[in-house]
Amino acid sequence: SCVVPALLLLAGCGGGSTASSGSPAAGGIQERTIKAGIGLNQEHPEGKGLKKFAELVSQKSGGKLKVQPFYDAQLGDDKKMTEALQGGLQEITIPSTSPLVGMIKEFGIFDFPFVFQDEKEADAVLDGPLGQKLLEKLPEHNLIGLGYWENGFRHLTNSKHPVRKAEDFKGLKIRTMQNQVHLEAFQALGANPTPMAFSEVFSALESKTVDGQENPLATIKTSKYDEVQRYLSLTKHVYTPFVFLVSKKFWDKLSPEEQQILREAAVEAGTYQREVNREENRKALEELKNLGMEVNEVSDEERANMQAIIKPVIDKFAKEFGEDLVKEMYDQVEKARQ
Ligand code: KDG
Repeated sequence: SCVVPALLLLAGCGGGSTASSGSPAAGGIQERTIKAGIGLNQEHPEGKGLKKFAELVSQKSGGKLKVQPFYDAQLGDDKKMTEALQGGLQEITIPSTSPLVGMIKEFGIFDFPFVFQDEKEADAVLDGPLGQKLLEKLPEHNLIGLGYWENGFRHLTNSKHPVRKAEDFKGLKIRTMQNQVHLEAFQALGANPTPMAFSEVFSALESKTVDGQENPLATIKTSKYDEVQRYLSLTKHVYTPFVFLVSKKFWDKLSPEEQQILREAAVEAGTYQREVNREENRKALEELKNLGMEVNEVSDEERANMQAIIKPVIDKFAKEFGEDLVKEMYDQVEKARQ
């Protein structure tokens, strides 16, 4: 076995010991099966990231820690899986921050539309002190946050007409995430939003229970929404992070070595996931056009107009989530933009 002070772990446990039996790298590591569930499918960059995470954990633990991935909401939707983590019934999930806002209201600042202009700005805020501060709110909810992955910039699809300006939202029945900011922002635009778990979206679009939905291009592509939606409007109205969650009940049972392995693997797989996500979001636009979707741009002027219409909603939620926190976010975006 291999017992070393935490600092030495960074350099690799067992580097100097020649006499130990078994794999030195497996010191302090037990055989464990770790259930990790997500809402998206295997083809989606989140699915690819989860697969990478499982490989890294296996490598780093000498095969002792086995991550068993469940895709496509097989274990339930984001909210249900997060609750299963809190109860110690599931070990890992990687939800959008948005459906967690009922539980951890401060995450709602990431639901404010038109905050980030590009992924670089989002990375700066999420990987910086503000992102960290929000992760530190998780333990009191029986969750551990190991960092942020990327869902990305969301765009609108619908079956009725192209959306080029704010008035085009009028009367559109749009599925939103289960999130109060999204709900009220779409109401302010005159749409008729219906909050719904992700796992129900395809059939709601197919049966025309709703006219449209909004998600990043890689999701629109991998979830085959092109089969049930004609118009794709490049609204880029909000950026959604994924947050990498571990059950605290499970985490507290792990040795420091095991915790370190999961921490490192979540960060390394996250770097990979963000790269794949950006690449696939870029490619998806051409692919969706080729699949027959009618794509329209939305001008900066129109996006600014939408932002102005939504402003009272944002001001209200800024008070609720903490004006200091919101200011900190805008300050960090400003810094990243320079
Ligand atoms: O695994 C994450 C998905 O379940 C979900 O969060 C995707 O952005 C999403 C949505 O629209 O619900």
